[in-house]
Amino acid sequence: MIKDWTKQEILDIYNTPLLELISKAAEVHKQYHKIGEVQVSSLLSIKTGGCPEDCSYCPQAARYNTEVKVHKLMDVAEVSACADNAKKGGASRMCLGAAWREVRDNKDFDKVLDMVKTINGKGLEVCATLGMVTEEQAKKLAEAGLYAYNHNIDTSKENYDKIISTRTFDDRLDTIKNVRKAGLTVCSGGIIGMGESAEDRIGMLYTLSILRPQPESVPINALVAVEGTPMEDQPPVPIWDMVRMIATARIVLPKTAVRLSAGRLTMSMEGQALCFMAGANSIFAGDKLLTTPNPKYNEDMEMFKILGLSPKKAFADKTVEEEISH
Ligand code: SAM
Ligand code: DTB
Ligand code: SF4
Repeated sequence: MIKDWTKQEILDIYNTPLLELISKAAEVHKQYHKIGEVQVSSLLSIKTGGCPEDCSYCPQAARYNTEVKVHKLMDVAEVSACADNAKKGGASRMCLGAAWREVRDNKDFDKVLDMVKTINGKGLEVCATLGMVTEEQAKKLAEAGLYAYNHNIDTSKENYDKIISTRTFDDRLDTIKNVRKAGLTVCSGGIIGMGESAEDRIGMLYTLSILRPQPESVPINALVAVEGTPMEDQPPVPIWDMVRMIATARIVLPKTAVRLSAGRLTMSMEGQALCFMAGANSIFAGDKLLTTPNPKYNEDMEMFKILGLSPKKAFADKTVEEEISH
């Protein structure tokens, strides 16, 4: 049984002396996961920029003057070729991202369903992050073979309207519910480094921790401060905050894959090693996230060698029968 954590308990964990915190998180990690096994996802922006939302961290919002070039939805053949490359590179999961407020029932959605079928047919887990979805749309994605849906809550309920005004925290939770009802696995996390307080970080982890079932995957992103966005001048997140956040997530979400997500480019290998020790067991690999750079693939593989990490195989959490039916 997963414990029901209170906000105060989570705050106390977050404020534990750092080495004690890492050690406690590592113990939980050992209990529920294979040490050194890291799930590697590849990210692809299938529709870039021009988004009507006002998420103040995001370079893809149409209203901010950033260098992101708008690109309409990619063709299925192009996406298929990218999936082949990702597979060759050792990724077990491919995550498709679209700069949409929500999914609409139109030709573009049919195209995305085709992409999901095609990539799933190659033996890769497919994940998508397309904005808000209804239960029916989530079901269609599930039928096409989608493995997981990413929909971040980003910050605490209290801080949400300071970051985004074009939708509410409850809109996000509704989509997460729809995704669950469709039988998809849930990937939901957030961002640190947007000027939020420690209480906001804890509030975010609290909301994730009380979901039942808890999300299978929780990405912890360090803000990538992009010129032209309202967050352009935010100071970088101290690595110690990232380690604390990951360790706390590991303790309150014991079975979840905790993803050391955006922001790795400016982290040292030693810093990332501490994150892995503190329970991170998933990353995005590949030279690009959606629109911003990520560490070079070869450098990541060098890091894996040095730290003794190995990429997790696709569908490792599913039963054989389930895998065959895909
Ligand atoms: N439009 C869809 C949505 O918002 O759900 C999907 C794509 S959106 C880019 C996915 C997530 O990327 C956001 O929820 C946010 O957590 C993360 N993200 C976007 N810009 C970021 C940045 N500059 N730094 C860190 N994370 C970022
Ligand atoms: C998530 O939590 N982080 C990824 C993924 N889910 C879609 C996106 C990070 C985006 C960073 C900014 C960019 O490259 O545009
Ligand atoms: Fe649009 Fe998603 Fe960026 Fe918000 S985070 S502006 S919804 S692409």
